Amino acid sequence: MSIPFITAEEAASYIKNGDNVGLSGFTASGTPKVVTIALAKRAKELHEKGEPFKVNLFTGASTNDHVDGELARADAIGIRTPYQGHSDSRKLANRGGMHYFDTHLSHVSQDLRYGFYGDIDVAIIEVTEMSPNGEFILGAGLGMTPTLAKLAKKVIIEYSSYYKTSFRGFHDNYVPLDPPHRREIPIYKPSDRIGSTVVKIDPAKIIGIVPSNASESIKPFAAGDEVTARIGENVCSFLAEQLRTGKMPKEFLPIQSGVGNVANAVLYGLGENPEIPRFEMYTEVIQDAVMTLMEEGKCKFASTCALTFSDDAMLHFMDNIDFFRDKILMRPGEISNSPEIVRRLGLIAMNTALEADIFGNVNSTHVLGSKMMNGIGGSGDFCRNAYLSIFSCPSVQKNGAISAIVPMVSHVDHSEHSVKVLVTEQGVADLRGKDPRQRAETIIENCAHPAYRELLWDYVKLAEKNGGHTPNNLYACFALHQAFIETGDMLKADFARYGC
Ligand code: 0RQ
Repeated sequence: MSIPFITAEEAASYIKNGDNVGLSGFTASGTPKVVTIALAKRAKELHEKGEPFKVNLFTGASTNDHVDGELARADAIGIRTPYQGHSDSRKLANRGGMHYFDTHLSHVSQDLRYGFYGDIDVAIIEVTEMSPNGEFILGAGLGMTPTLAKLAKKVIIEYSSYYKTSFRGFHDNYVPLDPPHRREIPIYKPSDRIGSTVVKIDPAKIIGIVPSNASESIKPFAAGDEVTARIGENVCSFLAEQLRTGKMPKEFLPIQSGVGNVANAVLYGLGENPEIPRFEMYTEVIQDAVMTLMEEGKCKFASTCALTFSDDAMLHFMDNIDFFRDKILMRPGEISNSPEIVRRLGLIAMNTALEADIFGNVNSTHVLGSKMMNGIGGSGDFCRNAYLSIFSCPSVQKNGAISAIVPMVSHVDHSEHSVKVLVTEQGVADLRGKDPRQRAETIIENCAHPAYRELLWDYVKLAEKNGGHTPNNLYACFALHQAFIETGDMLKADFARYGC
């Protein structure tokens, strides 16, 4: 059966209002890049004629401007899950213009297979190589592609000619059986290969092939500042101390690292610290820093869901692809983030907080309890199940007007039961084995910015009057947030209002 080449506009014309659309990829990497732009254009044209047009969008993780940006600006998204990070889709979610539900990345493929969200009407899948019998080599990110390839009623292929070198052999496509037939996922070390290098798609359900030569359009990270560098140093000194004191096996453990400026600084810090041995990664994304660490010999191997390299770094990767062939494996998100594997391998999980409270609860997603930033991403998959779960962030934001350490987080993503270590540029709070009062003391003294310590102690003193296991005052616990809303400065919080 021969599959026709079609234009992006033709492909988009097959997608109907209200369709559930699944996209390949994870972050910008491996995500479709041309059909979604045509889809946004179609939505705008239909809206101008007064016709409704929105699709429900299921992706591996965040995407890029060609998906979330274009479709959000066209007001063409009905339901959106599991993660977004684009300023335009963030705005759309925060004004209630799309139904965004923020969920664990490892859950979505199986939730789709369980039928929780209905059928996948159309999947748009970026590939880099294809054969007439329906075998495809994916690109720089997997996400949910193996599941989408099985479930989708119709498939549109975006055939990318951007990659000048073959990605064959970098992928490990695997779909677990669903309950009650699920068995263990047989990964016992980060480099274990368990699946197929190709994804099979029934040619009968492929609508057509759309050529593309677009890059991932990922910008390099801004150079780290003094604060992020200090956070990196603090994490690394802490890990070195764990090794010295035998709290971590001397062979060290695989690393998971989230995305963002802080995560990048931590990785560079690991590279520079001579006490940290050469390590492996079992993670969901690898960024530019990991490629450098591999070339320096510090990172031996990385299992990931995507190569989230900036465009320049991707060119460097392609020029040197043979060096990386035995050092990188890309897996679907439900395997890269599998709680079972995270627990078995004993990962050191390092993710980022927007704010943490004095008892160790972490908010990674909501500014002032209401405004969605990005989403939980994989942080919950890793945090709950890791050998050691570390959250880091700068102690203050917006020139000191916001303290990242607050009496009570305004939204909970990761609870005190799972968060083991908090790190800011001020220092490290090791929460293991500590009761709530001890946690409050170590977090205020080691992680809060000095300008906020007295205020946080004022809260503890006020809350102590109520007694209880976890000292809290439900009237005053959001006084810092309230002060920011009223005056633009958390430092103006005044516990005297509450009788302190
Ligand atoms: O605002 O952009 O206006 O300057 O938040 O903050 O310090 O630059 O940190 O880029 O590392 O992102 C948690 C958002 C951190 C990210 C988060 C404001 C701050 C700044 C960004 P500006 P930084 P980063 C991987 C796994 C999701 C969970 C996760 C994230 C902007 O890491 O989305 O780790 N994580 N998932 O000023 C108000 C506060 C604030 C605040 C920071 N308390 N109140 N604004 N900001 N703290 C993802 C995947 O799974 C793919």
